[in-house]
Amino acid sequence: MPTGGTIAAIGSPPGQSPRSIIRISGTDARTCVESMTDLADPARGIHITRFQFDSGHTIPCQLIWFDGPRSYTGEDTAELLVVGNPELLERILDQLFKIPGVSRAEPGEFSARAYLNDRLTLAQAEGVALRIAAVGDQALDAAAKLLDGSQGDRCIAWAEELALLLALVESGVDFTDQDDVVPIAPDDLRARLTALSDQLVAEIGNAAGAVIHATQPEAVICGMPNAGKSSLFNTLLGSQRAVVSDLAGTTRDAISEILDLEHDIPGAGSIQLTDLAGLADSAIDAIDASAQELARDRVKSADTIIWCDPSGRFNDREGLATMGKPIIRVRTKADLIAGSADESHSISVCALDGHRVGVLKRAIADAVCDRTGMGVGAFVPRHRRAIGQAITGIGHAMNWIEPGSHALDAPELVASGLRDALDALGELTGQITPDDVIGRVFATFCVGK
Ligand SMILES: Nc1nc2c(ncn2[C@@H]2O[C@H](COP(=O)(O)OP(=O)(O)O)[C@@H](O)[C@H]2O)c(=O)[nH]1
Ligand SMILES: [Mg+2]
Repeated sequence: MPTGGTIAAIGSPPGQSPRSIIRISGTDARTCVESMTDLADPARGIHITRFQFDSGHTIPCQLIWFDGPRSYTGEDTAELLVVGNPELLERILDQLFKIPGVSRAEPGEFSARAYLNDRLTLAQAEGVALRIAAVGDQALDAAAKLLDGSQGDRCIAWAEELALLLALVESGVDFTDQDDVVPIAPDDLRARLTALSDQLVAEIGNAAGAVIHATQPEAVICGMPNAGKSSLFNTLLGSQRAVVSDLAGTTRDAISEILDLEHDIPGAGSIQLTDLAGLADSAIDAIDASAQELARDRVKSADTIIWCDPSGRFNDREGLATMGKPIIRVRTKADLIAGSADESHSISVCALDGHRVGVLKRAIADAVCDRTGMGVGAFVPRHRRAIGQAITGIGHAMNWIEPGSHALDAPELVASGLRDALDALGELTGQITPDDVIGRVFATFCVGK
């Protein structure tokens, strides 16, 4: 991620709006302001001015000036508030980029600069990203924990406990020839590692399993023949994976693909998405009968059910609602609905043009990972991974602790597992901050933040 020069980007959501922000940060921010407005040497605060296009046209503009280092990025920063017309915004940016040294900000680059200039910790920067992407109170709580630093305190407490246990085990390693030296009894060590591991698992919840076993939660697409299931499957994946046809009974197998939700919904990870044969009261032939049987089995073993019905009636002949798992009701073929659809019990989606597919993806992300009562780790992928690795390391260590034994048989293997776990947590406590970690954090930001 380049960090020199001056960067500029639109800092508000895409599309038309009454007001949009263009953010400029860096040593040339002042030059930008002076060359495009009538302000000379702006003082900190809000200025009412006009933006002057090269063509001679001007538009009204409110400009907020921050002298570095008292700004978000720690650099000289200007925020231009102008009418939210995407074309005008791009013209303003084009004109800015003609100034030598000014370039388009990369995703997250403003926050990356804030981090590099010690204005934000890495965890706070993640808190900013999480708050931008937050869906619901749980995610907002998690973002607040990152921003106020309490999450960092918790990570440090876990790492300290691990470091202490590692030190105790290692001191035992140094005295292996002296039988009577037991720095920590194996059962005590086991109990403390179990307690620590339980806390880490609680932090990432279901995701713990995903990290350790590398299996994704599965969502299955089910419904009557011709409901538009395979079309929806293809649209969600963004590829023509399943055969679509208006002949009932076209899908004769369970087709699974990995659906990456992470791109649209930071923190959501990926899931296994499965397209099934349509469920009906009768079967067309023997192959269809066995395809339906397979589909019913897969519905039973799935984590989440995506139930498609173009009629919106959702007549539950298969007893889906009593299976005790999240169900997302999707009213397919929304383009064929006259008037506006009732969205209170279902999401109306058109697979042909992708209408409301983004809403459906969010619903899938919420359903597959019920994060109730979970911590930040459940929401921030980097934390989830690091905590998952720590749990794995502790698990390896515990494999070598024999219950009820007097001494550790293989203290160096216990120590090695604990060291792996500590290294993993070190990523979160800031002891280890390799450049690639920083790059990964800021790559999840949107441009202009
Ligand atoms: N108008 C419209 N037609 C659709 C839509 N989705 C699917 N179809 C059509 O409905 C028929 C059945 O689709 P398919 O995906 O094979 O349904 P499946 O049997 O449930 O897998 C095909 O002719 C599709 O082109 C949609 O959103 N709008
Ligand atoms: Mg199909």
